[in-house]
Amino acid sequence: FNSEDVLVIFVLGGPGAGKGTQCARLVDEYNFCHLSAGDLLRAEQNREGSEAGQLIKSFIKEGKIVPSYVTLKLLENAMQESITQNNNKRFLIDGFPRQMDQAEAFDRDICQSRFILFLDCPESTMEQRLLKRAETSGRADDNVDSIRKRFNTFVTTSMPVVDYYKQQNKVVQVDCTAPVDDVYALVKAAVNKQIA
Ligand code: UP5
Ligand code: MG
Repeated sequence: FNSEDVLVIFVLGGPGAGKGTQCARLVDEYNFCHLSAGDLLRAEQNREGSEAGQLIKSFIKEGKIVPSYVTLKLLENAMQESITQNNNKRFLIDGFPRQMDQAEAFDRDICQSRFILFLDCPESTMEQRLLKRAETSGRADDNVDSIRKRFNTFVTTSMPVVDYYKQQNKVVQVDCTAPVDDVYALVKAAVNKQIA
């Protein structure tokens, strides 16, 4: 994809920070195609005939990062579909890249992102949110054991990606401890400033 033609915003943050929630709000107001890497992986896991299904299942439960080629291919296909079917080239990519090799491969083979929206949230708040969501989400990784592993992976494997983009001055950090509407006001201001 051509970085001048395609707009990519990476939305990063810990498990339960509110990536999906804030992206949904942005989609309501702006014409973005929202692609959650986690949602794409969960859909692929349930797709009949998927070769990666079993692999994805075990990685998600363990809070580990699925081998990058799987996720990259899913994202690339979804981006292509949005462009050909809806002529929408403006993407919010949620929960990706979360490992250094994914960031390098995307920047090299797909396109350069415009900026990174980093949703910053204390672990205790994220934990409360996830445990509450666990009552209804049905997600295989919304349990105390998997949540702990997801937090661990976030700190050791995903924060280095945020730091890498910080060095490139591409990160806009938003504190997302406050209620959804208040966080959204900050998110919206950040997006307006960056894509003006
Ligand atoms: N909530 C949200 N904002 C709130 C606020 N301001 N105040 C109060 N409550 C708020 O929100 C979580 C919950 O909090 C919801 O109930 C919401 O109402 C409430 P949500 O918006 O869903 O947060 P989000 O950051 O999207 O949390 P999610 O659980 O989706 O984050 P993860 O990063 O853990 O999950 P993801 O789906 O991205 O990845 C899952 C797994 O897939 C990974 O662990 C990994 O195994 C795998 N994966 C890969 O292997 N590779 C990838 O590239 C991506 C994922
Ligand atoms: Mg999410």
